[in-house]
Amino acid sequence: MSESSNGHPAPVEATDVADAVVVGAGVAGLYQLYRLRALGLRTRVIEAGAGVGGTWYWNRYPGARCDVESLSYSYSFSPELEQEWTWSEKYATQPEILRYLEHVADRFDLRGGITFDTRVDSAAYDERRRRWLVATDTGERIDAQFVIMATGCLSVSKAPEIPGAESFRGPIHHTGHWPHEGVDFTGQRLGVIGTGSSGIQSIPIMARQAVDTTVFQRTPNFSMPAGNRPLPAEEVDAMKANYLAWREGQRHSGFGVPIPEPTLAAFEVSEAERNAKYQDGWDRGNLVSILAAYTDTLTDAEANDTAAEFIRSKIRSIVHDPELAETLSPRSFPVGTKRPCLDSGYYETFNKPNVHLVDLRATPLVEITERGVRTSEREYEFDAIVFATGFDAMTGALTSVDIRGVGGVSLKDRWADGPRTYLGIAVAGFPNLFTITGPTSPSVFSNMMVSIEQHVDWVTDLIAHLRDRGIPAVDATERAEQEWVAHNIEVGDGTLYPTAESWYMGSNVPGKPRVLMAYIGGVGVYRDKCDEVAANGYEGFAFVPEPNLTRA
Ligand code: N01
Repeated sequence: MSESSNGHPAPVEATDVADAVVVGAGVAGLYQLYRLRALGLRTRVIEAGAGVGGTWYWNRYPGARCDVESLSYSYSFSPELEQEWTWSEKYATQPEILRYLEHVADRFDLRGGITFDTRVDSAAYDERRRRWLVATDTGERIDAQFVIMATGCLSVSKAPEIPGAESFRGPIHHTGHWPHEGVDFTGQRLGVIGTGSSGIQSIPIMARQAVDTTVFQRTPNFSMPAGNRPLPAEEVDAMKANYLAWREGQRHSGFGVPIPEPTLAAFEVSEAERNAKYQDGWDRGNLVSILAAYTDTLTDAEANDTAAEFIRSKIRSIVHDPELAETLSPRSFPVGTKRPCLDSGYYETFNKPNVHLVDLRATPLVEITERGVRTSEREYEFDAIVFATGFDAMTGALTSVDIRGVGGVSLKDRWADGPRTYLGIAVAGFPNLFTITGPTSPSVFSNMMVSIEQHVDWVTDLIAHLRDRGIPAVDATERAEQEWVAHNIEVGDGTLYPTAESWYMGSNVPGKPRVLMAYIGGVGVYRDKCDEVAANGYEGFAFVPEPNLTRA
């Protein structure tokens, strides 16, 4: 068996030796491989799918697009890549984003470093050797100094918590792992459960195919028109000429998208002025303009309700039946505190005579039957069912791998009361394990591209720091972790986010601890904090000395 990089023999069970194992070949895994290779590290990327792309590999449901404008949702690390790739629409479709990521994999010759169709089952830290043993479902046992979880925030899908799915005689598809060959609902009676981003994007398209569509809604969501359109060449060229400044703006913004910072509180202006501003945001067709219209939209319930009511008035103006419009109108949470949506004709779809809405608050789901779906009121018959029921977000992909740190402690147990990390990147007691866009970092409260690049760059710099100094391992201190977790909660408590039952709070998965799982302090503020930690010699981390393997 070969030697590990610290010169000591790998354990007998190891089938390979690497400097780093990266789990996942999505946006984060691809860039992490690129950066570690450039450092000269022998890196193995392990990917469960048959191709690259992560989220964009799995989420192939009709209408899947990114809610961040395509000109902002791309890597910034290569000016050549920026110039040679041309986006075709304001909001890129899933196939176009996947083509982009495949292009990146080919252009930077990354595929050879990736093992596809393979899942990481476990990773165990050997304190004595300061190294990890990573086990896969294909029987590999990789001895590695570093493990980097690039597993995504929304990659473990969840089904509705009702029995009977196996008894349904037709197909059931989950938006989060859609058949690659596509699905045609033409002539079928379709039932859709779930009205989050995936449901709201896909329902208008599926309802155009199906002969009859029934949507089961537990919580209505706020959605705004995407205003998608082809990108004219002049707009693309202007961005290509200005990318450098634009990227800098992204990195120092609140959500990873440069927009004018609000200066006024909602009630500092008249109702007419407010509504004109909301109308402007509505017309712009993006997630941020309305939410960032005023300084207190996400911190003050009354201010927030002015924006919420503006959107509800739009729903009433689009949906012809007032009772239906009211059922589609969110009233149980402040706008923005559950992920808002962008749509192309979502509310309009409910004006069609062959599209029906079932309010699960009035008549809850009971079971899936052989013929369809049963609520407390009646049974609905379908030819096909779609679960648009979301994900075990933020922590699901991390705790589903059996990760064991110092003393054999499992990450899942460590996080039994909610995720605890330092900066969302490291976990005390799990040396050399890094989580890209991990819980308590801005992650899902940002343009993921921006946050992913920042984390990958930061982790790569830390690894370079260790290797330059011959330090075998680094571990977040308990104290730094505790302070960061407290800071995350404190910042969150200053906002309306904790008032909602959302996947941001873990509320969508029964039994999951209810904590705000991402950092809402802002992408720029967070970046400064990470940079400060690095500049202060990685303050809050303890450097683990070389092992003495001659000791018994
Ligand atoms: O999932 P969701 P998603 N019985 O969790 C309902 C990103 N994304 O896949 O709200 C009945 O938002 C659930 O009801 P409730 C984006 O960050 C991005 O749509 O929990 N209903 C909800 O309506 C997004 O937020 C993009 O009461 C049940 C729905 O299912 C995230 O992924 C596109 C239920 C789930 O909504 C997740 O979006 C798509 C049950 N037992 C996704 N369980 C873009 O950028 C769940 N529901 C465009």
